[in-house]
Amino acid sequence: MKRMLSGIKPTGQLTLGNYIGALRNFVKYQDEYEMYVFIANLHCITEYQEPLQLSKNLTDAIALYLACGLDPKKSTIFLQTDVKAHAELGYIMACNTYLGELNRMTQFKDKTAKNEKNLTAGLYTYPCLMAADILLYNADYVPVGDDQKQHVELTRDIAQRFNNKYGKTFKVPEPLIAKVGARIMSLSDPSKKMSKSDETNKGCIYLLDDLKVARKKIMSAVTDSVGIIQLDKENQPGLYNLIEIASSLTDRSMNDIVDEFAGQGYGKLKTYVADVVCAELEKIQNKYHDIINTHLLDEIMSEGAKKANLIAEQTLKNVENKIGLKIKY
Ligand code: ATP
Ligand code: LTN
Repeated sequence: MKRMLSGIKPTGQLTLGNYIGALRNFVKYQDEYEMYVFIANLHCITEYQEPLQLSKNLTDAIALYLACGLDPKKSTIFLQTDVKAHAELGYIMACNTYLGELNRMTQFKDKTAKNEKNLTAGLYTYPCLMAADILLYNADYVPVGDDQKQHVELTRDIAQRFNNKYGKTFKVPEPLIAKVGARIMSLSDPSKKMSKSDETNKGCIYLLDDLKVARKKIMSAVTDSVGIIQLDKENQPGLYNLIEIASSLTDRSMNDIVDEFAGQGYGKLKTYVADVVCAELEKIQNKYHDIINTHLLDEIMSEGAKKANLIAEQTLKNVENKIGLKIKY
């Protein structure tokens, strides 16, 4: 069975973008692949997080993983800091990554371009830790949204270089990006990715949003003045995004949805999208409330950490040997 690994960094509440671009796919893949899914808590602290809030977000994220359908009997679910090998291999990866490579990472470039103050060294070397996350588990595939493709490609470069230098050590993983829903856009500004860090809060639907609030965000989503329901991503990006959201959640093709609503007003289509989204959120939220106050989370996480450690420690030992870090008695 091929192995898959992915992580989510819950710096805020998980969003509909995370669900469509990542989580929902993990659930689909867990029947066909050996699935490892972790909460990337070390990645969260590349920027300051209020400690109590961070801890709550981590708990919420685990409960949401389960509520979205990840099954601990099929998938290994764990917290990054429960597997100490991530931090050590992350450092080793940083020693095998060139500054030029990190300087090219668009996520980092975007942040520096915005002139944000107090950017940390952790944010800069974040792709090295991400490479370690993946390579520790000899993953074949890494299912991610479009924005993470560049990081997985860097992981491949680092792995290949390491293998050439020290002999075959790592499996070189491939990114797996869904055809529909890999980049859900903000509802208030369809030129930007729907993001947890949305300042206005209007463009982003959170998985735990009150259903009325979620509906309102969709009904007031920015569209265009063309007034025709069709697929024109360039000139009608807001409309395209709404159709893509509905298509991802229903498994109907985007064309099929266009055919149903062609010739009608945007309001009808928005109502349909809101119905689809709210039905999905309601299912997730009901399960989330059943799970959040149980001891289930502790058990699942400690079981997951045990399984993950078994593989990760073996890889790390192999790497330490290859590099010559071990003393031979
Ligand atoms: P931020 O929202 O602050 O930019 P993020 O949501 O990209 O952060 P993660 O939570 O770690 O960061 O992302 C988890 C997964 O969700 C990644 O695979 C990412 O590509 C995917 N993802 C995030 N936002 C979207 C989106 N708008 N559309 C599709 N996939 C997304
Ligand atoms: N960088 C990713 C989260 C992440 C990840 C990973 C995804 C951290 N480590 C390993 C896949 C595999 C993000 O910001 N979305």
